[in-house]
Amino acid sequence: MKYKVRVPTNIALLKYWGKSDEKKQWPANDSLSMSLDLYTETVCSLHHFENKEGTLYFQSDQETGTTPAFLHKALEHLRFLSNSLGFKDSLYIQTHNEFPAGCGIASSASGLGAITLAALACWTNSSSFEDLEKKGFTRERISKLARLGSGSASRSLWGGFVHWQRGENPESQKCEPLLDAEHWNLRDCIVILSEQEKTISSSEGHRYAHTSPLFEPRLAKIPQRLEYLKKSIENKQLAHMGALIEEEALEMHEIMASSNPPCVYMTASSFDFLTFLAKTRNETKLPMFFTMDAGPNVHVIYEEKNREKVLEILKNYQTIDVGISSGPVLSRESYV
Ligand code: 2P0
Repeated sequence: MKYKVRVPTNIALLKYWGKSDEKKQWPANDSLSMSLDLYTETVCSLHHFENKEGTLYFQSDQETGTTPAFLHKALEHLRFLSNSLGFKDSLYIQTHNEFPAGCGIASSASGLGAITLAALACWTNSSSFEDLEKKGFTRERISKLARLGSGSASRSLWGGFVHWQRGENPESQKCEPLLDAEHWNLRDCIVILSEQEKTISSSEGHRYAHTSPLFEPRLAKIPQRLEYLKKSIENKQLAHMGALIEEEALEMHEIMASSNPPCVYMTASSFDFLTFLAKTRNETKLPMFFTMDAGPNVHVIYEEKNREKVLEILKNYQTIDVGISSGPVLSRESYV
């Protein structure tokens, strides 16, 4: 049997940047994301080789953005899952991103989420989330396990809007779906300004965040920003949400740039594009707002009804335009 999963990437509207406990993957603050219609597909089966019990066989599609750094992280995570959960069967795993290599879209959220889900489905012989739950793996538990591979992966276990709650201690943190994909016809047009891999990984960047003088003041602002953001999503107030996510993205990049050592992910092209977007928005009055990841590319968030107009405005850029994902899917198939 083979177990096939598709897990969405997500874009944070309220950012996870900085950890209180790296080993336990305890973030310094809550974050809130939107799952995107862009997936990693992972296929997993049991691999029977004599005298190789416990070994993991891993194959990835080099053409779709799986970097050596990702492979290392994925293998380490699989070994951790196998050792901590006591699953001894060897696995054969094939994974690929359904987005092109070097397109500037981080693969760690969908990639680590997909590997976690596929491995658990395979080890427990589960063909659905219901099956997994019967075997003790609720979606919440799978999300927690995915988090130990990569923090942002924990949010990719659901579609729509997802809130990662920091909690009072590392053990009480959890992800919770807020509203599903159908709630609001938002879209994300990702503007690819650079295809270069970043020189400082996100995991490293998280480590330096607290050295920024802007870090503590930001933490104090998070609870209120989170409440406002949740309300703007619930009430589908794009202008309100837009102001919050732009402030949030710029603040994260200011913290990155003012940490020691500095992590400068924005480039001159990012600034040029943000200037272009502000000017065009001013002229056209079209509600479209930006957010950014740990990289130079820009996500333009807008409502489906304005799709044609927004795409016309962005036609001179390389873009990937996607809607909101309904969440991961899982299936079991026979090899023959
Ligand atoms: C986020 N990012 O909330 C933020 C915004 C990037 C910018 O989570 O060390 O790859 O694996 O937990 O999840 C990227 O960090 O870091 C990230 P690890 P991760 O989406």
